[in-house]
Amino acid sequence: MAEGAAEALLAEAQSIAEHHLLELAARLRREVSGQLGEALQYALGTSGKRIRPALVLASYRAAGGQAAAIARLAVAVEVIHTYSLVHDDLPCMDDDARRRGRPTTHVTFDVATATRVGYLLVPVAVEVLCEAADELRLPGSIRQAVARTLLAASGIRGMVGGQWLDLDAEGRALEAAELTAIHARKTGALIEAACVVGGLAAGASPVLLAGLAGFGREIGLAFQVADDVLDATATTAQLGKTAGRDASLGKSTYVRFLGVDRARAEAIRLADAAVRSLDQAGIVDPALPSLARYIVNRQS
Ligand code: GRG
Repeated sequence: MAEGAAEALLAEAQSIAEHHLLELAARLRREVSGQLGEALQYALGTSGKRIRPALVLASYRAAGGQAAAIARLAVAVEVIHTYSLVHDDLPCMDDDARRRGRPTTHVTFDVATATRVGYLLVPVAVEVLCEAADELRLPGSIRQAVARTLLAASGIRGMVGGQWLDLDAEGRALEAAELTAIHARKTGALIEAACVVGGLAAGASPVLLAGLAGFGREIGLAFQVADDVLDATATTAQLGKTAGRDASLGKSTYVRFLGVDRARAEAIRLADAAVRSLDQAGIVDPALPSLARYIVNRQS
């Protein structure tokens, strides 16, 4: 598929996410007043790349799904991602002042408010997931598998566990295998889950699900390797967040291990492995390979 395929999919995911997240923010604003309501609107009202929603859409369609209601499931994944960014930027975590081209939520409001916004978004994501399951008329066993996949990827065996290990490792040199294990959980798990829930919602067979999971696993790591390269090579203006943050926090990164050129090559190797996983499962839809290329070639 042409390079433009990923761009078209991302544009669709951006428009879906922005529409639904604004609607969600307006709904929450009616229930949450004052500064917390404003901060919720601020956190939900940004414009990210929307890679995870795009992966949900592409995986769903690659597995034969056709319903427009998949948009809401894609949004549930993006709400989890949004909470993780708000908390990741807090002083007790990566302590960053910029995100998506503007001050982080705790800088614009305060730490207590940003902490509450993050916590509040977790059950909101689960509610959106339930609404998506209703709209898609998913059978009970599939609903359960979708919820379990997303929540397990967000929890101690996934994103939270990876973040925990990453924070613990600050200032300490890691072995390469340890770094990969951390990133597979911290960043990779949610990306893999985005692919798997898309497949589950389409009623994918175990073979297709394994292909999508393998794709998500490899592309999740490729995403992080590319992120490390960008952190070391791009500017704050390009990234919309503080460039060079990994080095200033003394983090072990793929760039530290491999240098920029070999880290770039590693991201491409992982993207190729991701596409092979699709091939092995007989998934011929070209949108996912196009997204894989975008993930490793992106400039922000
Ligand atoms: C309780 C220990 C504990 C953790 C809470 C905060 C958290 C859970 C986890 C952090 C997960 C995280 C933010 C990982 C980084 C992943 C990453 C590189 C995100 C950037 O994603 P992009 O580039 O961002 O897709 P946009 O802005 O485009 O959406």
